[in-house]
Formats: sequence, C-alpha cells, structure tokens
Amino acid sequence: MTELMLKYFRTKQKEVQKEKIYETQCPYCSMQCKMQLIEQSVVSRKQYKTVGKDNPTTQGRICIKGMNAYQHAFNRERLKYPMLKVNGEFVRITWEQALEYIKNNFTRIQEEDGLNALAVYGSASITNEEAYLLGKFARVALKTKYIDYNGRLCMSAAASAASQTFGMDRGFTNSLSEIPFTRCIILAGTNIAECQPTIMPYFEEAKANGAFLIAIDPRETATTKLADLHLKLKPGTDAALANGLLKVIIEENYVDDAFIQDRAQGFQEVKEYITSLDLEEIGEITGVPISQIRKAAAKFGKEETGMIFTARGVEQQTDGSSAVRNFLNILITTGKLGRPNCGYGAITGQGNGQGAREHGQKADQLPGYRSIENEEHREYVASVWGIDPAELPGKGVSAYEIMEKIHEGEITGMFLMCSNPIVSNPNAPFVKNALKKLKFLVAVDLFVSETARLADLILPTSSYLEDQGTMTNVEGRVTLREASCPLPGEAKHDWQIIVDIAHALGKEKYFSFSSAEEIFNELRLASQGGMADYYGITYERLRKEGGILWPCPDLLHKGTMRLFETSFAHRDGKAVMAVVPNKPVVPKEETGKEYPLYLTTGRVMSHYLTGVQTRRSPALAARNIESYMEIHPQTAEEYQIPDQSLVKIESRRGSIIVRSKYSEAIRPDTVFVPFHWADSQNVNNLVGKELDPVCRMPGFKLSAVKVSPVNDVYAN
Ligand SMILES: Nc1nc2c(c(=O)[nH]1)N[C@H]1C(S)=C(S)[C@@H](COP(=O)(O)OP(=O)(O)OC[C@H]3O[C@@H](n4cnc5c(=O)[nH]c(N)nc54)[C@H](O)[C@@H]3O)O[C@H]1N2
Ligand SMILES: Nc1nc2c(c(=O)[nH]1)N[C@H]1C(S)=C(S)[C@@H](COP(=O)(O)OP(=O)(O)OC[C@H]3O[C@@H](n4cnc5c(=O)[nH]c(N)nc54)[C@H](O)[C@@H]3O)O[C@H]1N2
Ligand code: SF4
Ligand SMILES: [Mo]
Repeated sequence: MTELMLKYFRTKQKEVQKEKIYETQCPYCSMQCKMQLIEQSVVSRKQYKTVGKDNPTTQGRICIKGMNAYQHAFNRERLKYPMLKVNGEFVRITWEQALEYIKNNFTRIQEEDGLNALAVYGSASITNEEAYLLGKFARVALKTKYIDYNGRLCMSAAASAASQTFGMDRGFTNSLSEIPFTRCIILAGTNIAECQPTIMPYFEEAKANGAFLIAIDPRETATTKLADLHLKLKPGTDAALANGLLKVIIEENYVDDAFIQDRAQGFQEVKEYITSLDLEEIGEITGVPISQIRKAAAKFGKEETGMIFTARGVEQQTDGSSAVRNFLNILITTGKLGRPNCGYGAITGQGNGQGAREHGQKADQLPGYRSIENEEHREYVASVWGIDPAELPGKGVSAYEIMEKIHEGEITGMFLMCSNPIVSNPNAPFVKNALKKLKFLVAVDLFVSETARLADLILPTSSYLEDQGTMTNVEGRVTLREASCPLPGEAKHDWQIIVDIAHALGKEKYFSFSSAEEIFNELRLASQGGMADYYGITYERLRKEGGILWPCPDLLHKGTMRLFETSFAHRDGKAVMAVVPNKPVVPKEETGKEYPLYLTTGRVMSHYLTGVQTRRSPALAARNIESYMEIHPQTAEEYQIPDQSLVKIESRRGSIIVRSKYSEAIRPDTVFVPFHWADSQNVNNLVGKELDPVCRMPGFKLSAVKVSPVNDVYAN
C-alpha cells in the first residue's frame, strides 16, 4: 500500500465518527430472524449494514431480504403525515383533522347504512398486540361483525385442517430443533429455500444425518433440489396424491394400529375409501409415476420417525383444507405424531402469520383462539372487555367475501390496516371496483400502496424499526421485537392509531392503553384458558428467555415445545381423520381447448408479497425488476413464444403481460408467475373467485390460461 493510500484510509476511518446499533427483528417472513442494524455516520452521510443475532430459531442467520429491509424503512417515499384526498390529490392534514374526519364519516355511514356497514380488514404483518386490538376495535368500538384479514389468503387452509384434525392450530406441532433428527421428511408445496431461507440448515442437517427428503411441487425449485425424490405433480392434485401415498401405506401395512386405536377416530372409513381407489387412476390425475408414489410411501411408512410440512402450494387451493387433512391422515396412519422427531408443520408465511391468527382478527374468532359463536367464549371475553356479551356482534365473512358484500351494498366503509388487497386478492379487478365503490376508505400504511391510492384518507404508521411488540414465529414461539428508531415525521404506531380513533369515537374507556406492553397484558388475560393461551408470557420473560412457545398458561410454565404427546385437543383427546376424495366436491377449473395451460403463482427470493416494500428497496428490486412467466421451452415453442420476450397471459377473468423465461424445471403443462407486481403485471387479474368451502381460501395456485406472444396480439 502506498503512503498516499494509507493516508486516504486513515482519513476515511476518522470520518466514521460514530456507530449506532439498533436491535431489531426482520419485518418479513415467519422466521422472524433477530438482527442488528448498524448505522455508521460518515461525515457526509449515514451508511447501514445488517447482521444476524443469535436466537433459538435462526441462530443468527439472516437472508437477503432481512439484510436489506432497512432500505424500505428509510425510503424517501415513507408516509410521514396523514394525507386526505382532495379533488383526486392527497394533501397533508393534521391528526386532529384526520380523527375528526374519521369520526364524522364512520358515524354517518353507520347511521345511514347500519352498524355492519363498516368493515375492518387487518393483517398478519402487524404485532400480536395490534391484531388483538384491531379485533377488539371492530367488535367494541365499531360494533361491526365484518372483520377479517389477509391471513385468510395465507394460513386459513392449514389452520382449519389442524383445528378439525387435531382440535387445535399451532402451525408446528414440534419445535424446529427436532427436524435434524427425523428420518423421512415430506415437503409438500413449500419453497423454503426462497421463502424461509434461514430454516434450511435444519433440513440440510437432517439430510446429513441420513434422512430421506421427498418434495412435492410442479416445479423444480431450490427446495426440491435438496430432496432425494421429487414428485412433480400436476397443480391442484395434492389431495389425490396423498390418497395414493395412503393407499400404498395401508396395502403394504405400514399402519400403526396401536396409535390409531388409542388416539384417532375415523380410520375405518378412510381405509374403506382408500381401498376402493385405483392407484393407476391416481397416477393419471396427479401426473406422478406410480413407481414414485410407491417409493415415497414406502420410505415414509418404513422409517421409525417422519415429519410432513405443507405450505401454500397445497393450501392455496379450493380444496386446500381437505388436502392438508389428507397429509395429516398419513401422519396418523403411520403413528408419526406426539413423539420425538415426528410431527406436522404448516410453514407460516407472514412475520406474525401465527400470532395474528389467534387473537380475534378472523371473522368468527375471539382472542385465545376462542369462537365468537360459543356462548361461554363470548361471556369470558366480554367480561375481560367489560361489556355485555349480548353486545358482541356475531360472525362475519372472509376477506374476499367482504369485497362481495361491498358490491352488494351491505358494506359501504372500510378501515384497512397493513394490506394491499387490490393486488393480493383473487379476481383483482372486481376487488378494485369494490374498493372504489366505498363511501369511505381509510388505509393505514407505510407507503401509498396501490390500494392506499384508492383511499379517502391514508394514515402514516411505523415500520419494524420503530414499533415495539410481540410476533409469534413459525414454531409458535412468541418473540419480543423492541422499538429501536424514532418515528418519522408524524407517523404513529398501528396500535396508537387504533387507540386514537377509538377515543375519537367516545370509546376511551375500553381503549385506555398507552403502551404495547399494556395491550399485551390485556391480551394475556383475554387468551387465558383458551387454546392459544399466552397468560404465562410477559415482556420481562421474553427479554430474559428469548422467546416462549405457546400454550403457556402460567408464569412458571416453560412453554410447550411438543404438542399432543398424550392427547389431541378435541374433547375426547382423539385426532379426527377425514375421507378426502381424489376430486374435490367443488370442481376446480379444468384446462381445455381454449385455456390449455395451468397457471400457478408464488414467490421469488428477493421480493415480498405485493412488493410494496421490496420494490422500494433498491438492492432487492434490482434482482427482479419486473414480473415474468416461467415456461417450459417445449411449450413455449408450441405457442411461438421466444425466451425473454413479452407474452400475454389470459384467463377467463382477464389478462396480463409479462416477460417469458424458459425453464426446463417446470412441467410442460404449467406456467408459473410470481405475484409481487401490480397493475398490468398483477397475476391476480387472472385468478378466479372460487373459495374453499371449509376455510374460504382462494385458489391462487390453479387457473386455466392461454398464452400468446405480444407481437401477435398487436398483429391481430
Ligand atoms: N421471498 C419471499 N419469502 C416469503 C414471502 C414472499 O413473498 N417472498 N412470503 C411469505 C408468505 S406470507 C408466505 S405465505 C410464504 C409462502 O411460502 P411458500 O408456500 O413456500 O411459497 P409459494 O411460492 O407461494 O409456493 C410454494 C411452492 O408451491 C408450488 N406449487 C404451486 N402449485 C402447487 C400445487 O398444486 N401443489 C404443490 N404441492 N405445490 C404447488 C410452487 O411451485 C412453489 O414452489 O412465504 C413467506 N416468505
Ligand atoms: N396470486 C397470488 N396471490 C396471493 C398469494 C399467492 O401465492 N399468489 N399469496 C397470498 C398470501 S399467502 C398473502 S400473505 C397475501 C398478502 O398480501 P397483502 O395483505 O396485500 O400483503 P402485503 O403486500 O404485505 O401488504 C402489506 C401492506 O402493508 C404495508 N405495511 C407493511 N408493514 C406495515 C405495518 O407494520 N403496518 C401497516 N399499517 N402497514 C404496513 C405495506 O407497505 C403494504 O402496502 O397475498 C396473497 N395473495
Ligand atoms: S425474510 Fe425471513 S428468513 Fe429472511 S431475514 Fe427476514 S425473517 Fe429471516
Ligand atoms: Mo402468506
């Protein structure tokens, strides 16, 4: 190094005047990696880097999204003031004006159209405290029955399946620490390598220890590459595939009779139905060679221990709930539950995908996973809230059905917190028109998202760096994220916004909170004695113990690492098996002459959900600047679509234009499009409105489409 260079570096070093460390937790997926944001103040500017921090779930690992999350939080487009739409333009107003405006409009709407004319639409990206408070806000401050949230599009199939089969829904029956020691793993419709990257070492370790990994996915992905066997099924046929696996398991007698006898109901009916099925036919339905079905079943059946994981590939189907139940049938039949290194995992999606589904944001739910239709549950929660149980509204409808109610004129106003439904809901043009029809829409967001653009009023809120609260991660582990940065401008925390509006509506008596911890303490009480019992968890314990797995019913309870060791959560302690038909009761869209290809949708590593945050993070956006359609070269040739060229994709609902991307990794009868982009690239313009009859999950993973090169479109 020359003298000159040395001098340069010394001066540079001196320029780094100070370093600040912000303790935080990633705002994105369900791993909820703990991390530190390091801010270096250099004379002219601030620079940032993020490093992982040790914790029981991810041991200090982070992925590229976590590494670059600060970029959206510090983005210049962050909302800092309440913004009111005046003649089509957003103008800054004060909080006093905003609250007055909300009060007047909410009151007017409820006077004109009834209490249920106001809907609340929530999210699983907010904290437990905020999710809890939003549920209470809808029922106590607004007295409306219409509340639901974006988790309906995410976790509802897995949640309903676990509730029906086990009597209780915690995504993982075991803690992650058991994965490395299991002998056989089925990964069904999950792309953990891109969606929960920091979970990967658990599976890599299992493999290193000799476990056999089976992946079920219509595409080869970074996840299926880890597997020993990849069942490349036709989209939407998981229920039938699970029947095929069960058939071999039963025929080859890998059945755990003692377990079934002691701990399950309904095996005989399942067995009878399975015996009546034809494996050849299952091979045809699923497109998976029978030899592979046999191999997978034998491996899973034979091994002493095994685990099954499902995610949105299986679940985001109009038979998602029963498809998951069929995978649970396999676990029960082989007795792989309630003991070490055996169990089920629904891999949660959003940061608080677990906690936000437990404390009252769902249309039919009260805190602690209680039911709004159960008299005892209503009485208990009403007593915590200090109201008469008769005042509690009844059950509402699911997220997409709220949009239908708007079109029908029953809902005329909405309070939207932390979601971008015109991009994330199926049948997107219908949803956009619904929101445009509202008399009054308030959106609480960090940015002017595509949906916020339609709002009458946008309220600025805090990002993960500024907001304190608990999040329940993929394992069911409740973790505390501390606030580490000051709020920008006049932004307020989501919980503060809810509290302020409740006060403006004259409900201060029920919303007298001045910190997240105070809300958590009420949540603890409201959840006490429920399925998801958080009573024994306190901020103090979370700080000391670094996370606790629920249920945790008292202050001395250590939390629950493994569920169902001696009994399931149904009254009689037994798991309930279900007969799942090969073909769903509500038929799925079929491909045919006009729409010959299956379309399935999902994610890429660098973007998050509707992309509002990641499209504003330069380091992430640069990796995937636009949407694309993954297509097999053979199929592309058939439809004369060159690689990397614009292609029109059409379904019965609408069309989009994206760039083609050749890939041998996908089935020739299927194309794949990620859903992180809006407007003319919004793949939900193509997805239909049909919902799973049990859990109201849309069929995001299956539509029939046709594709054509864009040049031809113009030529026509
Ligand atoms: N990078 C990134 N990570 C994320 C997110 C993100 O947006 N980006 N979102 C978070 C959220 S909220 C969620 S819910 C999770 C989602 O996590 P995943 O469910 O793992 O993600 P997806 O890409 O939606 O779908 C998973 C896989 O299902 C496959 N698939 C499609 N159709 C079928 C089918 O019919 N059957 C089967 N068996 N498989 C099928 C797809 O090819 C895909 O590889 O990820 C979380 N993590
Ligand atoms: N085709 C297709 N569609 C899908 C899916 C699919 O696989 N395929 N997956 C579905 C799934 S699993 C999910 S989870 C949904 C998610 O879909 P959305 O609910 O639309 O989720 P996001 O894109 O995360 O929208 C969150 C919004 O809240 C803002 N925000 C971020 N943090 C905060 C906060 O702390 N407070 C507030 N108030 N706002 C905040 C963001 O800026 C953004 O505008 O999409 C579903 N839609
Ligand atoms: S996106 Fe998920 S895996 Fe990546 S750092 Fe954030 S929480 Fe961890
Ligand atoms: Mo999700």
